[in-house]
Amino acid sequence: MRVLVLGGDGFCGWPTSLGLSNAGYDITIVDNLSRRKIDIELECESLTPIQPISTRLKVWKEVSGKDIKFINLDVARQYHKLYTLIRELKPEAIVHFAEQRAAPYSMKSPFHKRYTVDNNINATHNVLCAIAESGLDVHLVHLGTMGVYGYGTAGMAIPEGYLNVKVDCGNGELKDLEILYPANPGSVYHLTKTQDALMFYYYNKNDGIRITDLHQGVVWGTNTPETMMDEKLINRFDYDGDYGTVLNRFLMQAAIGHPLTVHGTGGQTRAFIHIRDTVKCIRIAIENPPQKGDRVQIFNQTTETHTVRDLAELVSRISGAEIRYYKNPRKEAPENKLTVINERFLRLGLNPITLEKGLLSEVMDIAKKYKSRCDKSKIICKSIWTKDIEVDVEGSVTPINQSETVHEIQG
Ligand code: NAD
Ligand code: USQ
Repeated sequence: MRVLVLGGDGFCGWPTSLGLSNAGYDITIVDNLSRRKIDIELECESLTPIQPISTRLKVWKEVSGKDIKFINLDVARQYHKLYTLIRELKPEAIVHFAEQRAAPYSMKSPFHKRYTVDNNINATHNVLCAIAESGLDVHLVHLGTMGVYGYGTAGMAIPEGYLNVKVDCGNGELKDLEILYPANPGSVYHLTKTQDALMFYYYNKNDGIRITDLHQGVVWGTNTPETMMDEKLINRFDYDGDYGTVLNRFLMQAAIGHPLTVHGTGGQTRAFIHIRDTVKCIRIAIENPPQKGDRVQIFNQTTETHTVRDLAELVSRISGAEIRYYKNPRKEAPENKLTVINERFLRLGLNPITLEKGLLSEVMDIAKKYKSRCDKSKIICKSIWTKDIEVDVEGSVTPINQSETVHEIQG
């Protein structure tokens, strides 16, 4: 089966491409290497020494005997090249990772807000438009985010994309409706993902494109069985204040003896998934495509939820690291409850990797191995959501008085 992986040089895309290639899929990666250019802009590299894409592909061929093709193409800007590629390759599935994915990066300045919107929305629209134009029956698998829902509910678990509601027709009659779960983005990056969802709805309705949208939680971990086959295949590990995600950051901070950087009270509950489960979920999604005529299939791609505070306490318990509380650079609820339905992947055979399963120390070991590559000045999050928020580089060692700030998000 031919699969085109857009954004296949990135943190999720690279191990997914290797995992699918190893399983016998014929993989072509498209990437404009913009993430590597952002490393140069931010003057901060992956903690792990990632190799140039040509070396990655050469080593993969040596260790697996399998070819992965690579095309350097900007999905957001080079529409005709993308369209021609789809027409010629005739992929059965396209996996779309090719977006700017960091919320803090998307909030740094008007330039970064506009870049994120231009890149992400044009990329998604170009893919949809090219599939429709090609006349081919391609299954599009997109990486969305849990953040499209916001992180609070009226008290129920977040469903997989669609919500059953009753509407008052005005004459006392109540009608049942099924709607897309109301979007509630928390950053310009998350805003682009909510726009993607509307584009999927439209192109599915108008052109009959078969689409699976995976609403993924925060990814942790770094290696997969394939990226461990040779050190030159190693996956990226972002630790900086813009691209590093919370659990990997805490594990890396513990490994280098930096205090764990909890924002606010740490009462923010988020959904999590290990990178190995990301790879498994994408394969499951490809192997269980929607039928022609089906609406957009939405899966919550997440395996557990935790508060940031609980994660900090867990990492501190296993490592002895100090926990430090920083003024939150983001505009987000200081405390929230989050329960998520993830039955669809479980029903299709996913056996989740949870925090208990011992992979925390594996991540810390990787961080220890490459700690000489860490630039400590890049650790603190300096991207603020609005001008009235101050950057806090010192933090406080005592937990913020939670009773003053706790409130639950309503509806
Ligand atoms: P990443 O930045 O490591 O990878 C994205 C890749 O896409 C990069 O290699 C980049 O160069 C490429 N790219 C970006 N814009 C492009 C364009 N216009 N044309 C061609 N290539 C382009 O990000 P990631 O962590 O691998 O995330 C992949 C996807 O998964 C994103 O869409 C993200 O929103 C989603 N996601 C990630 C996480 C996470 O925790 N990492 C969680 C939920 C969802
Ligand atoms: N946080 C800290 N300390 C830190 C870093 C983060 O307390 O040092 C807090 C943040 O304030 C936030 C939470 O941890 O409340 C999560 O932050 P994050 O940077 O780990 O994740 P987020 O910005 O939500 O984005 C990541 C990915 C994004 C993906 C999203 C999934 O970068 O691509 O879409 O996770 S989700 O959060 O479920 O929407």
